[in-house]
Amino acid sequence: MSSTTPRYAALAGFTAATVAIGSAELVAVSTGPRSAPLVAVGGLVVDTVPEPLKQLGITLFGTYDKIALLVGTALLLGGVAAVLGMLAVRRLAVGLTGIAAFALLGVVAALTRAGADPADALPSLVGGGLGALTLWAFVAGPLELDPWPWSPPTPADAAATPTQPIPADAAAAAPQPPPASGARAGAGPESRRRFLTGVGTLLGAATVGGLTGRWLAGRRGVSAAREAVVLPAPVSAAPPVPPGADLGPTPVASYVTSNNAFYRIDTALVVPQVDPATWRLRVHGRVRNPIELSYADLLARPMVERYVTLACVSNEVGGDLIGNARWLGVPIRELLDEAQPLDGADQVVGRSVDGWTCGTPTAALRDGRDALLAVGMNGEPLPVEHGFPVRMVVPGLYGYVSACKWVTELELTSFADFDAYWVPRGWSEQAPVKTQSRIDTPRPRNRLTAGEVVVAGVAWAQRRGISQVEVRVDGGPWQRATLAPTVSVDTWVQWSWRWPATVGEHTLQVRATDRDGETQTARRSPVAPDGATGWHTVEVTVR
Ligand SMILES: Nc1nc2c(c(=O)[nH]1)N[C@H]1C(S)=C(S)[C@@H](COP(=O)(O)O)O[C@H]1N2
Ligand SMILES: [Mo]
Repeated sequence: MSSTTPRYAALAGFTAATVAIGSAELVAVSTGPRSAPLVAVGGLVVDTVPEPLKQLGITLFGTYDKIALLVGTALLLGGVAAVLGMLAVRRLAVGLTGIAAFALLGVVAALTRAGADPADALPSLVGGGLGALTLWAFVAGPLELDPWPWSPPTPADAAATPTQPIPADAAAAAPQPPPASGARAGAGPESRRRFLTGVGTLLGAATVGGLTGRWLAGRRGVSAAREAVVLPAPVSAAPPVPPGADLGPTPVASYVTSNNAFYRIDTALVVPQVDPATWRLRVHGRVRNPIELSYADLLARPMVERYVTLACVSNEVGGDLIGNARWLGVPIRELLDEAQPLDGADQVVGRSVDGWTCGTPTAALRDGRDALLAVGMNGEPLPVEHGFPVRMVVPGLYGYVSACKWVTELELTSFADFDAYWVPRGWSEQAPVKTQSRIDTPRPRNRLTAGEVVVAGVAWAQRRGISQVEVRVDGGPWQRATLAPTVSVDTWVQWSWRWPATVGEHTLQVRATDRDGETQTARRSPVAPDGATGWHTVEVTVR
């Protein structure tokens, strides 16, 4: 058996898979990126993997977890396809069945996504068909390696190949039979050339096709529609940021987080592209008076603008899944007042176009806080990845229970009747933001010089506000930090403290107290199920 043969078989399988994925991406230009098999299956994985595994992925890859998932899926698929190619050379039916199984997985994944329609099956069906055709062409069709030396002997081969050893003298005497066309000695050079040309051409075409598909799908996005949006002026402007809210040259997270620097967390493998021209918001469920709004209707309403600090429940102590922006939007309270929730409707479910849901206490949306149906972020239409055209922003609640991006429904229901996306996955139904503080400077393991060192960072307790921040060194007495001015209780505040640093290894710790007089607990608890607790601790060396 030629040693290159298994490699050729693997190459045939890999090429078939590449043709399948590439052609599926092209078809998905018309059916939408979420119907492409890699993305659809990836989405199914995101929604169904056990929570610890997902946390591991986030720990390993951070905000690159989605790219890691797609690349990982592609690598795994490539490997499996290579094995399928080797099996197909022995039995074509096994290879074809494998491809059919993958296509079926793609179809099921695409059809079970929220808002799927039957056409979403097309990319996987077309990809599966062309992938199967490719495999057949290499194994038994026009591009066949002639012959596959390890394929089972055909009856003709059996007749040509003696099964009994030929007596030595007879063999020596008899002239060797010329190799028949089905000889098992190895593929002829011409057949190899044809095979490899086929591989090269198909791999190239599928890659170019797939990338073109992605690129075309990207151009079908809504960035042009977003750029055309003209936001109305607010009837109630955000209070100006007081001078000194930013501590100046101190390396602390800036008071207002730019849209580019704002953290992004969501379950969407491809960012939903929602056309504002067709967007609708339904306020429905347990209400006396259901309402439906277009984007133009929403923009025509009186808008307010507020600074609100948004935090993710998955933010570790000292982490950076938090940001502060100036949001422009319509108070959700006003829409609820018009819809008139019925008694017992204690939960408002925000539903995204991609089916993701969050459950917000109705009371939190009506108690007078600036809960917004936001259209603007820092003076611009919402960035697409931050929820364009419309999202929810609710001060004082973690994002997963309040900050629905690409929102298209507010459904009044009860907590008893409906669990939003993260609740069955082990996260709390109720999730008010916990009082927290973070040291931004010095950085962990910084090497400092003895003398005065500025210790500074941010602290937050949305809705309650921060009354005091304290720092201690090596477990010594707590020292009061200076608080910078802030806009409101709904945003973070910067703090600083001048440390007379002495030579040696030191441990810095911070804790905040909210305006209700509650001091941040020392008890360390993990992010699940309702937000991390504990004091941010930074170790430094002073020389
Ligand atoms: N549609 C949708 N909205 C969502 C999410 C999501 O997965 N899908 N994640 C939520 C979570 S967990 C957080 S912390 C915030 C983050 O908002 P950002 O990405 O704009 O910072 O969005 C919330 N809104
Ligand atoms: Mo989050």
